[in-house]
Amino acid sequence: MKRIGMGLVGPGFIAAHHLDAVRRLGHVDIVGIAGSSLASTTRRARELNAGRAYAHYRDLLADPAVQVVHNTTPNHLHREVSLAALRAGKHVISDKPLASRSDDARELYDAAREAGLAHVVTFNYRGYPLVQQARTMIAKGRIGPTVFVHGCYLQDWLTDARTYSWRLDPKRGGASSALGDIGSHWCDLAEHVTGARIVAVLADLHTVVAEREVPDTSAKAFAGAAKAPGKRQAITSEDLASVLLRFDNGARGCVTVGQVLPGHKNDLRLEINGREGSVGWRQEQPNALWLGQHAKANAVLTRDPALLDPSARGYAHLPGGHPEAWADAFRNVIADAYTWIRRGATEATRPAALPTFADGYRNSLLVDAMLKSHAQGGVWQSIDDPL
Ligand code: SOE
Repeated sequence: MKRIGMGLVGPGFIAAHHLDAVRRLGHVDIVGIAGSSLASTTRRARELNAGRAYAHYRDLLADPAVQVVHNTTPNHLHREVSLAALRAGKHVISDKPLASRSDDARELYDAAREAGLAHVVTFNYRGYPLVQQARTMIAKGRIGPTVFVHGCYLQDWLTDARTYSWRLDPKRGGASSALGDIGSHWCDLAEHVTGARIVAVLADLHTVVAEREVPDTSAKAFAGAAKAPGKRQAITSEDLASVLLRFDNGARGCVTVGQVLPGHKNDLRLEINGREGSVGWRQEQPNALWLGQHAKANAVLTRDPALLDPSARGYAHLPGGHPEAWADAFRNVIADAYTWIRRGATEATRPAALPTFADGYRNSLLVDAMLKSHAQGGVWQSIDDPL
């Protein structure tokens, strides 16, 4: 198999997992990485065994050995780096959210389509085998028409007022914090699994920790509270939000998102109730799919390739009883991205589970609508789907 060269821009928390995922594919070369300064990038390239350290991301883009760019920069740099990569003729795998503003997300989507290059957004929770199983079951009518889609995405890594992240700074994280960072994942998953689209939202946002100590450097996600006291700063972006949802198939829904909720580490839960049955999945126990029934006993489907629908089986790599988790699901999405690249990155050759810039753009419209709903005091907002 012909090898593909990749480069990564933005070597923070998630970068190691991108590199791990491409290493596991076995047919991708890690050419190098670019970060904020040559000194820190050189250190990080050594730590991650990630090839060359480039002084600037533009040098990485100019390297003909790099065919695919993984954009893992903070949100405010997503647009600039992804656009430059597309213009340099590189396929792009971007972290979510695709961009801080929906206009920028649209620009990126248009640029990628025009360039005929692969454009992927890491809505990585799609990569779990039991998520794909739930999606197939719903598409095959196993739970009947969907009536209710609900769940949450709860974390606690921002609980301590001495923890600060660029995600809380509207200039770097975007207008929303928790909704853009993790609510975006939940909405993508809900739409992907149900095959239905969210067409209206009513949101209530809240900032629980309204003042934080801001250290000199922003902490990586999950890094914990700062050791030294920092400057006190008012926080305006939401760390807690609840949203009512309406779907285009008539289903109703609700989701709560929060990042200051003690005990919840990365607790994404999604339950879908149909007229003839229910399915429920929880990210922290990803090897079990709850199957709810009205007139017979509920059941739990364990992740075992032999028990899965063929459409989901390829996402499970180990026999039942050998748990697979976050890194495996992440790798599945990256594997689909490279499959798409090898197949010429056309609409017809895209793996069905792969999240693209179209999904990233749609998602940014949803987050915008939630912010607007809250700003208007809790008024329903429709999402017009321009794609
Ligand atoms: C921090 O909230 C974070 O790392 C998100 O940015 C990721 O997208 C999510 O998958 C895990 O939590």
